[in-house]
Amino acid sequence: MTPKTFLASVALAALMPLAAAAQIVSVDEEDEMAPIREGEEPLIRLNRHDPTYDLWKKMRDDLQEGREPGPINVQRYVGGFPWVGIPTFFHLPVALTPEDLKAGQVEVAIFGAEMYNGMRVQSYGPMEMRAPMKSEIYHNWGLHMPELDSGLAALDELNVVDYGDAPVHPLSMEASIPEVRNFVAEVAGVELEDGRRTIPIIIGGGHALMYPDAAGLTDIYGKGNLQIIHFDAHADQAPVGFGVFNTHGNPVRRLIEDGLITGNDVVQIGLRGPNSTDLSGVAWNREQGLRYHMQIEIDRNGWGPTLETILQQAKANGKPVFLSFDIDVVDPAFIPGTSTPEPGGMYMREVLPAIRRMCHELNLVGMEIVELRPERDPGYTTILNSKAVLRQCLNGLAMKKRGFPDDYINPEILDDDQ
Ligand SMILES: [Mn+2]
Repeated sequence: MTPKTFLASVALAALMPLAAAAQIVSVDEEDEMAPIREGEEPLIRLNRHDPTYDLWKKMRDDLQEGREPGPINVQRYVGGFPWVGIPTFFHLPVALTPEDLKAGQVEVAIFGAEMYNGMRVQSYGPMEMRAPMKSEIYHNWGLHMPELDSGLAALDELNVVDYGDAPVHPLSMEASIPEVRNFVAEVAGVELEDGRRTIPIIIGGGHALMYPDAAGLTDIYGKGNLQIIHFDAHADQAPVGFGVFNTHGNPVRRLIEDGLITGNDVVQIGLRGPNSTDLSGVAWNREQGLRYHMQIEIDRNGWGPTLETILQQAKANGKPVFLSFDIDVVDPAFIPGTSTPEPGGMYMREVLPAIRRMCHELNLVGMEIVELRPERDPGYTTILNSKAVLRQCLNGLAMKKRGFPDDYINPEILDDDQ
């Protein structure tokens, strides 16, 4: 480090507390932040004169310089093993701009968005999902092994990229929300030659993400024209608390109260535990017309029939589907690395076929996998199982592309008394 850059970094570090203090003390109207959309309330005051004000979201101006638009393969060799090469999601090629997505006819763009506030720390969830260690079976690259259930290698069937990370403010979740919403809309706004659009898959990050993720999709598909399948141990529709509107505990309520999503278009799966909701929350669900399958009801009726009901109702509904997968729906035996683990949850054996079928049989337009907190999990099963969820969705999308019939299982692997 040269003395000059050293001084610059010291100056930057020294500015950070000032920037934070400016948010609290400033009453200058010039510092008011614009609303996300016209007619909506501004979320927070920020000091626009701070020299670090927009570093976190300012795009490099040479992103496209010296190259044709399209995905960039950052690996040197045709194929390799997990411990070789540059880590991206599944060692996938990288894309940086919507022009790259369009030029590569990219069907799925996976990106990180690690929003956090006081109760959700920076967890390295997206970075750990890129890292091959301890979940290396998913990271052979160049030669992808087909899944047994479909007979397909999804990464050979689909154009999938690592789209980097959404812009996230290091100090203010409120400042991140409009940026993430715009980022999701930008990806979902890419129209492909066959008339479909790129599917964003967002890796979090706390569940506060659900608000900008779903809102960004409604910016493309229309307000009230999205259905949400929400896997979670918690209902995430708490009334606002401590004066904060945007938390990991209330995105469902915000989306409905803001008129972006209709209550009838939400189904919640796997709710349980004392932290989920109380009876007044259940009453709110009923008033809003939400459907919900608490874990206790799933246990009584069986997961098979419950899944069939969910799939049938989603098909009857017909609106594009956003799949919100909070990893704490899974039992902490399999996924301990999450912020609010609740014992008595779903098994991976139940989750994986459900995700595959939803991504195969429904009109999926977006997905999020949230509440990753792998540093709480020295055994790495959290990342292994979260990757398995992501893989099964890609598997389902590949089956959809091939036009496989609903509930398909590769006949070559079935005994069927033959
Ligand atoms: Mn949640």
